[in-house]
Amino acid sequence: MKKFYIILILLVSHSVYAQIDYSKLIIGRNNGAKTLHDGNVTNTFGFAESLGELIDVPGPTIYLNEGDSVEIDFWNMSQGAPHTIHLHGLDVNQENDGVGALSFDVYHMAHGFYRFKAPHAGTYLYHCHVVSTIHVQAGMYGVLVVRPQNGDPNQVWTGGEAYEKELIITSSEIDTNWHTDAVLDHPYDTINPVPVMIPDDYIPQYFLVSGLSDTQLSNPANYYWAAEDAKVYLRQSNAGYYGTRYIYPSSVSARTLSSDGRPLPAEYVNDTLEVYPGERYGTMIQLGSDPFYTIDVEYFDLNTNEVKSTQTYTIRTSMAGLDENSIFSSTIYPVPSSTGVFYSSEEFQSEYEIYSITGNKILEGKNMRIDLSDQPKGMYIFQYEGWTKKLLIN
Ligand SMILES: [Cu+2]
Repeated sequence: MKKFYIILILLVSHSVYAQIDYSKLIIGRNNGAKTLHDGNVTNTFGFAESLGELIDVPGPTIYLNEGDSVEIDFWNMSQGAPHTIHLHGLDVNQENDGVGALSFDVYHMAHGFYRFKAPHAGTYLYHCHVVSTIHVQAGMYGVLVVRPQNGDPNQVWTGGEAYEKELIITSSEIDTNWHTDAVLDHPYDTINPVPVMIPDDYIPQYFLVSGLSDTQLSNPANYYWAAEDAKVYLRQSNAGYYGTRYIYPSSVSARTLSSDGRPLPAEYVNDTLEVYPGERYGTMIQLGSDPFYTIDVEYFDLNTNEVKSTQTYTIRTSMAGLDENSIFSSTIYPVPSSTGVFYSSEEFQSEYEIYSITGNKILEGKNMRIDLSDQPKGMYIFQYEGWTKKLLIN
């Protein structure tokens, strides 16, 4: 009889594990230090994909393929309160949904395993569900993208529209008064839960687009790049507590195709789109040959509808020959330079050319010392015998 049970258990456990198509490690930590646009640094909680990686806000984007059996191994390396990973908008069962009260919390140095079948292709959020008002504000959130069944990274869903490039955009805010030790190091007790103090007011000072704001977004090093005439799919989500309103240039003919991971019954064609907390929308835009396209994101108070901030992010279309993937790969240093002087480890056989970001030629030459010290701060394009590099003066 004993033998029979053992064999049965082996069979059952084997069938569960054999089904896992994709396993993903996510690490949770409480020791984040996020640099904001004005140089201030604020304490954060967050997620990372490896032990060597510092946490950032938002956390790493998780990519899954529709239909895959997925296992997320959540390793909580933080001190203090437990954490979970709640899969926001995904149709997973209660046991794997990351709502601790209904399943399990993951304590210091423990692993929590979330197993589920990736639902239909779309854009989702994941976040901690322990005192989520505080832990989400602290930074424990990220985007989860489910690709079509075939894993195609350039298709909205199985059999759906194709695109050339996708941009993952998460809006959120930071109220630094929520990031003090007094709020973040809240008490917890597994046997006798202690009420947690949640601040009365939420008055954010920083309004983030994918973790950046203000001068960080206007810094050319943080532009989003896409080819001229590219069709671009914006995967927008709101991980903050304010409403957001996206304002697209009319020239890109914005069409919203999906909402909360579901195709819309009809495309929503409009130059503005409101995204409320927790919502996700997929919007297709068509770029042309302009060098820049900017999208404004307004943040409005949900109680008063008052717009508290407008952030602008910039899509820079690449000039012929500029491959964004080669940006930091070649032999000119330092990039960026604080003095405007760059050096090359290569002896140039023919002349190189340097262009401003708007396409004006600044200089040409063969010198291994490249002196742009008389030029304003910003980004420049270096071109030489078919390879291209961005030079940044900051
Ligand atoms: Cu948490």
